[in-house]
This record gives sequence, C-alpha cells and structure tokens, in this order.
Amino acid sequence: MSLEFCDLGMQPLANHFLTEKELAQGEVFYPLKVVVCESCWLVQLEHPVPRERMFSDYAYFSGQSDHWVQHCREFAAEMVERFQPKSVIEIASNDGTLLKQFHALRVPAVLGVEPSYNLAKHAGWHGAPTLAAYWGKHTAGTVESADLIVAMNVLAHVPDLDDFIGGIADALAPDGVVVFEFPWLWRLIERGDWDTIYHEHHSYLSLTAVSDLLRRRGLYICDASEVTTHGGSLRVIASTVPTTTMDSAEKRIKLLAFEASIGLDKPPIYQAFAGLPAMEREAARSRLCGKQITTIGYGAAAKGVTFLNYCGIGRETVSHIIDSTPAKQGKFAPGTHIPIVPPESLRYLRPSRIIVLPWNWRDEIEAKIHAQCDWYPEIVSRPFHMERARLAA
Ligand code: JHZ
Repeated sequence: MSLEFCDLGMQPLANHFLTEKELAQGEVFYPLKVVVCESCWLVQLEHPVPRERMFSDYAYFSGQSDHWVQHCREFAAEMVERFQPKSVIEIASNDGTLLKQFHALRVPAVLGVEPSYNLAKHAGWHGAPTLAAYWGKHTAGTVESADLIVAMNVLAHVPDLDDFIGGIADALAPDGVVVFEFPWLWRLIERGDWDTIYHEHHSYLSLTAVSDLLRRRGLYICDASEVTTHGGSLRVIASTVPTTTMDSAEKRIKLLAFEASIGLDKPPIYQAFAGLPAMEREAARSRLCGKQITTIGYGAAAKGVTFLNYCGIGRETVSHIIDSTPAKQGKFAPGTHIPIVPPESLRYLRPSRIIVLPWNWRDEIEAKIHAQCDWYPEIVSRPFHMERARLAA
C-alpha cells in the first residue's frame, strides 16, 4: 500500500537543457509524483524515468559552487585524518571536484566512477581518473577494492538500491568504510523543499530507511550526523564490521529516535506535506508575476526548473537565467525555455529583481551579485509562502 506524498503534475527532466534546434522539436514531460510505502516508509517516485535518459550527458557540474568546493576540501581532510585510506573510490564523482582533493592529499590510489560520459571525460582531463559506468555489483566486480568508498549525493538517484549497496559491500577492503551524504527527508519536510523533487531523485531518504537498506547488505552504520549542504543532509559512515565507538553509536541512536518521534513511520506527516506546493505556487505567483519589474533568475539549478515549471512562471516574468556552468550556457531551461546566460551578462541585463533559484547557495550568489552590480537589485528566493508568513507576523 502506498500513500501520496506530493504530486507535481507533468514535468520536464530537470537537467535536460535544450539547444535552439531542440526547442523546435518539442519536449517530453513525465508525471512527477512521489509516494510513500506504508510498510517500509521509503519515499519514492511513482513513475521512474529510465536513467539513461537523464544521465548519459549531464549538465550539472558540482564544482561551480565555491562552498561545495570548500565542503569537499574539508571532507577529504577529515576522512584522510580519520581513516588514512590508501585507496579511495568515489561513486558518481561528477566533474572530479572531490577526487582532486584526495589527490592533493596524496592518497595513492584514487578512482572515480561516473555514469555521465561527458563528466567522466572532463574529470579525466582535469586529473581525476574516472571510469564511465553506473555503479552496482557488476561494476564493483571490475575495480580493485578500496579502503574508503564515498557516495555523495547519489543514493537518492539510484533505482536499484540493493544492487548499488551490494556493490559497495563487495568493493570495500576488509577494514574499509563507506561514507554517504544525502539530502535528509526530514529537512525536506520541515523546510517544505518540494522543489528538490524531480525525476533524478528517485528516493527521499531518512536514516531509518537507509539503516534498513544497509543492514540488508551486511553494512553497519558506525556514525551518522547532519551536515548543512543542500538544505540539510545526513552523513552516514558504515562498514562491514559492526564496530562503533560509544559516541558515534549514541549520535546514530539519537537521530533514529528523533525520526521515530516525529512520526516518519506514520501517515500524517506525509499527508500534511501534499498541499504545500500548491500553497507556495499561489504565494510565489502573487509575489512575482504580473508586475512590470525586469526580473532574471540566478542559478539554473534542477530545483529552479521544478519551481518555475510547477508555478507556471516563464519568460513573461523571468527574461534570462544566469549560470556559470558552460554546459548550460547558450541553452534554454527545460519547460520554460528561458535562455541561460553567463554571469557577465548581469551588467547589460541590469535587472531590478533577481530570483536566486538555488536558495541553498543564496549567500554565495548574493555576494557575487553585489560584487558585480553598481545598482541595487531586489534579491529574492524561495520559500515564498514562509516569506509571506514572516511578513504577516
Ligand atoms: P545546485 C543538483 O541539484 C543536482 P541542483 C543533483 N541531482 C543533486 O542531487 C543535487 O544537486 C544535490 C549555478 N551556480 O547545486 C550552478 C552559479 O551559476 O543547487 C548550478 O547550475 N553560480 C546532482 O541543480 C546551480 O547554480 C554560483 O555562484 O538543484 C546550482 O545548483 C553558484 C553557487 C551556483 O543543485
């Protein structure tokens, strides 16, 4: 039995930026509905899209955010100090941003595994050796085992979690550890971040669900904590040996108890979420649409694509979206067809209002806007319904 969590209607693929030629060819929209399993409480898409349609050529390059690069630098330093790995595999290593940090710290063997061929090639050119493949038991059988396996922001994208985690268990060296980071379902619910729902995100994960998945494949959590990236994520460390320090066991137990206390294993918390996107759509439209204010977006994030399409905000309101990713520039945003332009365009566009679509990088982007502008545009970002509530208070 499943329960509806959120229905965002028909949506385009969030990272399928279109060329001028593709605009004329029409675009495919897919149902975007998330449901909750009432027996294991895993939150997943009802209609998955074949992964090859989303990841063969991928427009998201993680190294575009200075804060993410800093997060990777600190993460690698912490992992090297704590586990002294001689070999590291990063799954879904994207453009190699994290791998390069392990390289800089002189870890002898570093390998990325990345399904998007364009990213794997880019990472290889920039000094991060990368195998172009989807991770799973098959790929695990083709690589040397590693002391440290890292899976940052990938678990949510995986349709067959058993095969993915089984591959990790196979590829871990006997005393090795695996580290996952993934957006935390609780923060999504608490902050109302419905725009982080798009077809790439197959699952929306709690520690409770991840603990069960890992245990099924013989992996034991030895540490779990919250990190601030992407609106609030969990960092989970696991190994094939059930050894834990008192301190980390206590942290994990506290987080699991917290999830139980807020009722992630009961229907009401999910049922209450279902009406939220429509509420924010109304608030966002009344705040942003139908006004004679020159407006642009900043950051052609996947979450921005969900936000604009679901709210029905298009070129009539947002003339351009600025993005520093070369693979997105010169193309058009999925669904809305808003042109994507480089940061240098800000000076000639001279907008009066800028919507920061990746609210998770708002401080960084706001600083970049102020550094470039000799005028004072209004800078806004979601959530708009909360902003309204704050203003009313
Ligand atoms: P950002 C991605 O989501 C996609 P997105 C993915 N599916 C995932 O799981 C999550 O991350 C975790 C641009 N930008 O990071 C770069 C600037 O132009 O919020 C990006 O296009 N200038 C893997 O796409 C976008 O904004 C800047 O200064 O929602 C940010 O996208 C900065 C900071 C960003 O992730």
